[in-house]
Amino acid sequence: MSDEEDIILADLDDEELVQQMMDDLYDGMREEIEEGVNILLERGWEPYRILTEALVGGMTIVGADFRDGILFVPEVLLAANAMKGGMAILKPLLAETGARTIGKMVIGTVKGDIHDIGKNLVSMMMEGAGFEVIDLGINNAVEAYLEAIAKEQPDILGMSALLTTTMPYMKVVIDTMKDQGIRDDYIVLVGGAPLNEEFGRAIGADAYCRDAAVAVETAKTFIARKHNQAPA
Ligand code: B12
Repeated sequence: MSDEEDIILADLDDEELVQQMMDDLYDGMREEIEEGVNILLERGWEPYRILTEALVGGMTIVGADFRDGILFVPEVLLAANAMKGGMAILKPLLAETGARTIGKMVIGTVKGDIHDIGKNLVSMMMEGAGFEVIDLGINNAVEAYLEAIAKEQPDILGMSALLTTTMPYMKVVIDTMKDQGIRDDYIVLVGGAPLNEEFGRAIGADAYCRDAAVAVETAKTFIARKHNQAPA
């Protein structure tokens, strides 16, 4: 059909391979993405570098073309599926770098929202950094969050939203926690492409994190602060 079939990924140099992986992600080619990830690992690339440069980099291009009406939902779903294939290989490797459990997080995408790639990435990176993560998946109503935090007693509650129509729901969750007098028992972190720091502050979250790496750093900072404040 196209020249694509003739390309041998292993013959490409690193830069060409990453470029090709971005194209393959765009075309939703899961097997090629998995192969590319494995080749980069064999070449000694750090899992985190593969994740950010090849996979997240590729998804950024998909996002721009989706926004501009060049790609549509079915194609984006295929790209997301390819990305998940790559992430599945990297997940155990990222987790390996973590030592003992340094804290516990409950995380989920809010009600009405089914985007989960960013949330999954945050989960993976948090696990990699040594946190225990309870992932509630997508489309979580306030009851689901409350039930999970009551049961799991995490240090951190994380909420994700990718739609401007679903992000206000985070405030519903935080306000309900306030009403029940449990808001300050948890560190609340929020994230997702349409959010910003101001929004995080306005809804009463402890912090907005622009990406998974910032989420890990922020979580560690808050956990350290919590431990310093804890009665001896
Ligand atoms: C992939 C995708 C989809 C896939 C989702 C597949 C999946 N399993 O997730 C599918 C095709 C299903 C989809 C559907 C829709 N989508 Co969509 N989608 C995207 C796209 C292209 C990429 C999102 C993504 O995965 N990014 C990659 C990840 C790694 O980035 P991230 O999610 O931002 O996460 C990072 C940070 O934000 C942060 N983070 C995220 N969550 C959290 C949580 C915590 C606690 C913390 C600390 C940090 C954090 O860390 C992450 C890692 O670094 C975006 C475009 C974009 N620019 O975001 C549109 C986008 C979000 N979608 C959009 C739309 C409109 C829709 C639909 C309504 C389309 C439709 N007409 O049906 C539906 C909505 C369905 C629903 N009810 O949720 C719009 C939203 C516009 C708006 N103003 O709200 C966007 C912005 C595209 C656009 N420009 O038009 N979509």
